[in-house]
Amino acid sequence: MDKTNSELAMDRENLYGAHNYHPVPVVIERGSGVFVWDVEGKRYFDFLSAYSALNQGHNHPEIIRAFIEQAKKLTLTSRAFYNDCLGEYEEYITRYFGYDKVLPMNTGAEGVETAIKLCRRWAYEKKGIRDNEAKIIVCEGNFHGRTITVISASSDPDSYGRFGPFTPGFVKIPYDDINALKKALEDSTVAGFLVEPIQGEAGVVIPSDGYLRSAYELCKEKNVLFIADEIQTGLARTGKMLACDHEDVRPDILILGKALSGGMLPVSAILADDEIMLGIKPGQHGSTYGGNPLAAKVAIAALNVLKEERLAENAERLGKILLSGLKSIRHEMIRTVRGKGLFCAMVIKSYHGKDAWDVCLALKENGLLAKPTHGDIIRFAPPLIITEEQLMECISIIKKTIEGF
Ligand code: IF1
Repeated sequence: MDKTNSELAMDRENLYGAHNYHPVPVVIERGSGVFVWDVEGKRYFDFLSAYSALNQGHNHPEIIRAFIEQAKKLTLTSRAFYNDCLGEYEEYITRYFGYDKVLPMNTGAEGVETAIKLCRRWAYEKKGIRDNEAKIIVCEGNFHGRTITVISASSDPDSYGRFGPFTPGFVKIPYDDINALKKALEDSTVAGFLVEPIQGEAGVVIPSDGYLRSAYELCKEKNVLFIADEIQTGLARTGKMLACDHEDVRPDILILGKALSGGMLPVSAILADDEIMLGIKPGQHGSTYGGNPLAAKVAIAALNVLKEERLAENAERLGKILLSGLKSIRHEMIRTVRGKGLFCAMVIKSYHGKDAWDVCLALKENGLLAKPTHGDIIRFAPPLIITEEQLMECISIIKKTIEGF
């Protein structure tokens, strides 16, 4: 029998592309808002949102407009020269989040690398730690990206196994364990604490109420920088602009990525005040594409949409509906459900040999795309522009699908 266009596309990727992913078998051709269409023309709700890069939805008209307008004018200068967009963006984003300065990069992992460099530089020049001795505390179960230094901070053998030797200078402690943090902070060579306010890849692991606040205060007591990786939790996903806002924590270094471009191109940003940011001098850090005019205009538009469309409020309100909808599904397969804002997860118990992967395949058949993580957790994270009516339809798709097992 002839192969479908989807099958042909998957075969081709499999033949010519590295095998560093195991995608859900759907070949997407087009997207708009909360929807994507596959090459056969079937429509799906996107409940992954490219891991929260698409908080504003696919092809948001305002972001597309900014993109196209700027693309026609000027896309890249490198930082060897000034461009007429970067300053506007820098002013916009620093005021938006209330920091003295921003350092623009591209991917999330680069953002994390940059934060680590800023923290180490601050340790040597401001805190007075001896050169090459600064340590950064990280949490078990973290996901901060794929570069060698970032995986050196990982506790997941899939991420770091057989990629050594690793970058030294990380201390790993359990997540959501304030006593472990207190103990680790006794070491006077500790310069920073790098944390995801909610662990995304670990399966939407939400720490206890007050954890971030207490962690921040302990860091302050010890003159240690609190570094928040809000690449996935930030930009309205959890019901506030930043997940740290839930506990009134203002990170010393804030890392943003993903939805900062609303899915258009890789744009990350590191925000900090002068005392930290001015540690890096000309020639000591950068990136060819970082701060390019296209990214600058797109990021302004992407941030503007979050505010204009009150997407944090929407995530807060609809997140409650999604969570209670998921909780109302009764089935032996569901071990537990958790979430904050529109960042939810369902933990699946295998049932007659069927697991989270099979649930995702069945969801796909029923018109909703989600991806399992760690074999047993399904994340539900639709674009934040979803309407209540659409969300109700999605909850019923999820309910029907799980009840079909
Ligand atoms: C992949 C996971 C999510 C992140 C946080 C930094 C980065 C990420 C908190 C790095 C990236 C992505 C990467 C993506 C899958 C995805 C992911 F399952 F792998 F962990 F979202 F949950 N900090 N997360 O979540 O950003 O360099 O990729 O721009 O395929 O690896 P990046």
